[in-house]
Amino acid sequence: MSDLNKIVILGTGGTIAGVAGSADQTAGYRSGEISVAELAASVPGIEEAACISTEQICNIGSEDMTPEIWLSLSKRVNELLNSDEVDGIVVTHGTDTMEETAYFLNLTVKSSKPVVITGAMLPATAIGADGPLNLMNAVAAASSDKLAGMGVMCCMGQLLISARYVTKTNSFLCDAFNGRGAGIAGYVENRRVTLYQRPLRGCLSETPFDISGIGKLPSVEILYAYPGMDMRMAEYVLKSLRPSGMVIAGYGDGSMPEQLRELISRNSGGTVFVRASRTGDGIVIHNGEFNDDSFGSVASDNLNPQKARVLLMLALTVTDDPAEIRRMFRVF
Ligand code: DAS
Repeated sequence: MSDLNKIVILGTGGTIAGVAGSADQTAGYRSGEISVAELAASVPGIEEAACISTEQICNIGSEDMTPEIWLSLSKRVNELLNSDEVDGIVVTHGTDTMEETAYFLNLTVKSSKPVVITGAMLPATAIGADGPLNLMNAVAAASSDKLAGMGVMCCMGQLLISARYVTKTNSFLCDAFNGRGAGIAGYVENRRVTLYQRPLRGCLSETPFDISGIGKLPSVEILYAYPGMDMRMAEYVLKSLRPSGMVIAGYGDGSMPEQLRELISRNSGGTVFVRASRTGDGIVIHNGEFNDDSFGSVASDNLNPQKARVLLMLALTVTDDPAEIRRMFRVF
């Protein structure tokens, strides 16, 4: 009987499963061409790291990822981790929207067993493809009891970064992921995990989000602020789409043009607003440059716009009270 940990690799597609026309082609390839079973089989020695099984959730470029797939993926992760026959999960995923899926899982998986998400910046056919080592390291991390209770981790380029903080900050370099001001959780080297910090924000069973009975998440749109923005676009979103929530990717500390503030104050019926920052780092503080109390808005703390959207979508499954949502943005 093997004493190796039993790890299930759930494949969703991405560049890690991508195929290009030649070994030196690193752009313009097709994502999601190789099955997760083939990916696992292509990693030399992976069978020494863990007892592996694979499942294909989907096989797409992550630019086509959807909240519906987030839901089915998280439900499958919870189902697998409820079994004594599974010790950890690895998710292979495209890098473009990896940070959103990682954070969604961080908030909805209800097990303390390791869940590690990984991908690649180079297609599987490329010279020096980064996918195989990323996958090996992700399996090694998911097999480590050091990750128990740490929430979902992203493993890219030998880094371990908490799902709440990880973000893609380069469009094509292999060294494209980091935790910004929150830093990294640790490293994986020679299949060994070295950790330097634990996430302080709530995740897993500490959150009130139970998606087991949810088929569709509340609609939340993101509006990017820029000089001279046409208010008719914002007006259309608010009046015609009538989203349950809206994230403003504002300037600096989450500020926005006066015209937009006026439009929102006239049309905020039923939509909860979160002020985030298009800077991608730092924090947007409550009642900082903007009186959130009087406006009824929520400051995103250090969540970037795309992650603030994930938390707001889940928050709206349990409440539409801005004060309670503010608490969630301080805690999760
Ligand atoms: N192919 C893109 C994606 O699926 C990029 C990648 O995976 O690196 O997100």
